[in-house]
Amino acid sequence: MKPAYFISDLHLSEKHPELTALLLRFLRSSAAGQARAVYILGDLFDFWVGDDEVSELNTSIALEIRKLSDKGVAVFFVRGNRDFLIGRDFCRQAGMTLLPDYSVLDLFGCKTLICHGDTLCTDDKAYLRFRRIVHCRRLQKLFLMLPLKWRTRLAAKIRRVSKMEKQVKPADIMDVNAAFTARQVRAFNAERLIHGHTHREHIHHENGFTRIVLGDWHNDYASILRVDGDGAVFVPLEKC
Ligand code: LP5
Ligand code: MN
Repeated sequence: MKPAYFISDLHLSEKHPELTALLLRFLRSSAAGQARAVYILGDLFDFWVGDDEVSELNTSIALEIRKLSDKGVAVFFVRGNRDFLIGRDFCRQAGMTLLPDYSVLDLFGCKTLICHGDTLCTDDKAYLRFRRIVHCRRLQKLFLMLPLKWRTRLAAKIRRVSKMEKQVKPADIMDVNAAFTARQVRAFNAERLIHGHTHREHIHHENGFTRIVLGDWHNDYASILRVDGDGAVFVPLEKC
């Protein structure tokens, strides 16, 4: 049976062409081309201010993902905290299926819960407050009506505040809350969880389930998880 691949937290931007190059290598690899599915679990982009922002980066990424889906590989996308405004237009352009915040997949007989991971960090109260506000559909509609320049400026401002706040937040509140996470896994009746966001790449065996944390992509490192009938393993890009 063909494997499925999971990636997240690439944070693509014009400032880091090396990350775009890594993604293109993966999307064009024989591993991706022969996969049953590729799941992108959020934060594909550094930030996203609306599907109407046409840039060389956004267009080329959509085109490359579409090339993969045109080969018959199902590509799925879960929104992250940076790119929660990615909408149906961009997904259509990229040939990706947009998934809700939480989904349960049957992967080779293992019920697997997938999500971006930000909603599992329930000790980060300031973030959850912020999330509730920016996930308000009405506010999003108003935001999307603003000129692109203003939206980009506001997003850059939020990124600056976020970076500053992260420097003073204790590291443990920026990780998943173990009890809440275990409850979510049980609520979805899953045996395994795959998420990103915290950038702490690892395969944990804890509380009666497997929790796989995808890493962020940086310099020449791409965090790629392969799941097949033998289980889940991180694979180097060179082996893809
Ligand atoms: O992303 P990362 O890893 O740096 O930090 C996250 C949390 N931060 C965020 C913010 C994103 O980085 C930026 C999102 C840009 C979106 C652009 C579109 C805006 C659309 C608005 C639509 C209505 O998610 C960070 C977490 C961290 O993960 C770890 O989990 O801690 O959370 C924060 O830092 C949130 C702060 O605690 C609260 C932020 C308040 C922002 C106030 C902005 C004020 C702007 C005023 C402008 C006039
Ligand atoms: Mn994130």
